[in-house]
Amino acid sequence: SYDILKSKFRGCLLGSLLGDCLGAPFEGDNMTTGDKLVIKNYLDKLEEPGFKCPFKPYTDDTAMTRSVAKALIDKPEPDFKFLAKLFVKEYFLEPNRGYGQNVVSVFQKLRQNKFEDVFKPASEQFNGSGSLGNGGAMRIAPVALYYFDKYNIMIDVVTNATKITHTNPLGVNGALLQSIAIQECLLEPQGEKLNVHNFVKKLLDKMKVFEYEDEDDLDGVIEEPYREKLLTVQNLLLRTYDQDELYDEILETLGNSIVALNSVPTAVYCFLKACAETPDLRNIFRNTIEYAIGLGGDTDTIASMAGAIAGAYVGEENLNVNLVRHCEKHNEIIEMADNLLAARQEI
Ligand code: 8NA
Ligand code: MG
Ligand code: MG
Ligand code: MG
Repeated sequence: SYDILKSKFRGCLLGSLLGDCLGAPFEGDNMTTGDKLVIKNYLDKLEEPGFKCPFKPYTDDTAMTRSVAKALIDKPEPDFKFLAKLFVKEYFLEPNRGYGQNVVSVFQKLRQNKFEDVFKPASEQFNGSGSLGNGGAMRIAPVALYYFDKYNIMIDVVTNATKITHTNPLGVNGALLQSIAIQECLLEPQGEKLNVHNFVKKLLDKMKVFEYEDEDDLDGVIEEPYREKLLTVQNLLLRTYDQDELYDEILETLGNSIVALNSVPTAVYCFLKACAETPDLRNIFRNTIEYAIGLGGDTDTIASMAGAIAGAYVGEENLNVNLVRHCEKHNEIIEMADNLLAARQEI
């Protein structure tokens, strides 16, 4: 129904904001067992009703997500030139949000070429191989929401929205995996315990198409890096570990870096681990971002992606209001989620 969708749209975009704002202070850190306790205490403190502190600023992840949402709200048909212009305008207004270096040089080229071909600058990066960073995936949530019941269009729009900055198949497929995970969560009923193994199976099935199409080398070996990561997710969910051992295993197999392949499956895993451990929707959201931040590395982006997935599953009412209140522009994000839902009624 409309009310459930509204809650899930808000939960998803707020989840993305919270992961970014709350994860950003730890970006690039290597975490010890002690640090994980620090993160738990930090989140507990922020959840206290009366606790006061300066707001937690968002970074490039949210800046770009906001542009993606705005493009969908303002233009009835997908308009990638308009989206590229929004990215560039936003970057030059606030360049200090922690953008990746490749992205900055793509923005400079786009502006120099007056947006003549919005996919060309990105395709020329890294000697023509294109960026495989997680910057496409980190901003894709609004597309997954807007087209959640139009799968083929979603895939097409995700691909093109990503290619404005990230043309490497690993960058694009990371955005596709993230959007598919969000879309699945939107379709999932809220009340029932998530079957995490069925969830991974659905992702495995859907990713097959993209990785197979990308296979163009002649060694006869079909490389399916995202599907391999998802099989690892499946194994990690089945095995019981000592906490420290598990942590090392996650970092070794899934990763925590700015590379999409080493962060999008990690975000999916954080969400599924939280779901496997408890049916309590409030704990699922909180634990998802706590796990993501606790891994260290690209904490803002992994927590943002994991938060978007978890938020789309649990809905706004299962995000702690005090965590929300500490994040920059949370009211604008709620309004954006509502406008996105309203805009899609017209397509
Ligand atoms: P991006 O496209 O600039 O990629 C990020 C970096 O990944 C690049 O600057 C390169 O160093 C490297 N890279 C990407 N593709 C290739 C390639 N084909 N060959 C060699 N190196 C490559 O940025 P993005 O939009 O993907 O963003 C990724 C992350 O950067 C996000 O976490 C975002 O928040 C930002 N960021 C990361 C850090 C950090 O150190 N963890 C700090 C600030 C900002
Ligand atoms: Mg960031
Ligand atoms: Mg091969
Ligand atoms: Mg980041």
